[in-house]
Amino acid sequence: MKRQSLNVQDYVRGVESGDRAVLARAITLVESNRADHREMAHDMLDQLMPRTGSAIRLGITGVPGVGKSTFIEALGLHLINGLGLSVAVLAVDPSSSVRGGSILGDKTRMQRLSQETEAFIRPSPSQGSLGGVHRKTRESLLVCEAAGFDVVLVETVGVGQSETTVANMVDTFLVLMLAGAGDELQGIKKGILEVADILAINKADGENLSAADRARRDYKNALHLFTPRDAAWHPPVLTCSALESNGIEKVWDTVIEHRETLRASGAFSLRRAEQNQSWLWSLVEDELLQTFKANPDVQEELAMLVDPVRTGQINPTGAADRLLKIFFGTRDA
Ligand SMILES: Nc1nc2c(ncn2[C@@H]2O[C@H](COP(=O)(O)OP(=O)(O)OP(=O)(O)O)[C@@H](O)[C@H]2O)c(=O)[nH]1
Ligand SMILES: [Mg+2]
Repeated sequence: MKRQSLNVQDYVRGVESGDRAVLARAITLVESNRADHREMAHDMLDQLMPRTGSAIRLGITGVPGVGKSTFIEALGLHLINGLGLSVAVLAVDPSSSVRGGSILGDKTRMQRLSQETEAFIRPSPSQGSLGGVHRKTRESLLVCEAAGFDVVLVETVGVGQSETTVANMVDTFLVLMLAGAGDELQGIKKGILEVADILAINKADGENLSAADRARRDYKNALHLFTPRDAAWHPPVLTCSALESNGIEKVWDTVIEHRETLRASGAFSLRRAEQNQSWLWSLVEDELLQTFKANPDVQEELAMLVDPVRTGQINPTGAADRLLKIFFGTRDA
């Protein structure tokens, strides 16, 4: 059956009424790079904005295999069945652009959650992504919020710069860790700890239990070396088992505690204000870069410059200068 095309009003009304099919299509619209789609998405977001802002925005990161999807399934089920909340999950699948099919894998991993009527799971291929976050994840988050979800979870794989990007769009940033073999701290990434609000050592079950507890203490000590992101909040280190649904409630209670602490100190609204400001800048940067890369004269020159720059025959500084001159030259003409 051919899908009926929707206009901006259809999208807005569908999203506002919580229609899942329209919501899914609205996110596709937001992710699209087509000029007419971008314009429609812009109009739609403008109209949806007044309905955004009230969801609990939680970012979840961790290395591949740490158990993010399993954790989100366990947490999602707790939120829906235990607390009566509705949950949207935005998951960027890092491997899909390479292997072309693991989105399916993720759906089966969150199978029980995906069957809940109060859940909406949106895996996005990481094409067009910044180190594992889709360029439009923030916009998708707002669309989910406008659709009335109480909680929006954003999953990102803990590689590259994706963690800072996601930390910049959520209220609370949760980092899942593993009790590794050998030196617990060797895999620690400074960047990640600087933006973490809560750390949880996952897979604290079976034979791994005491190692997880040791790791918890080691991370706790390591965190003392960092200046906390907010003076009022020192990131706690917890343990949990996503597989056995153990410690998940405690993680959620800590999310709420973090939220309340930030609200009480005024840091919450400050964080959101700063996020809006950095969103503004990323939109401007994004638009500038797209226009630059789409410029035919720039493309032509770039094609000639790439090889000599790679082999060192042309200095990158000079090449960049040339491309920018061409770009601004064509725009002035
Ligand atoms: N023992 C144990 N295994 C777990 C736990 N959580 C996840 N796993 C297992 O670890 C493997 C990876 O889990 P995923 O949930 O797919 O991990 P992920 O972080 O989403 O992985 P990517 O999507 O590839 O980045 C699976 O085989 C899970 O069953 C846990 O708490 N305990
Ligand atoms: Mg996963």
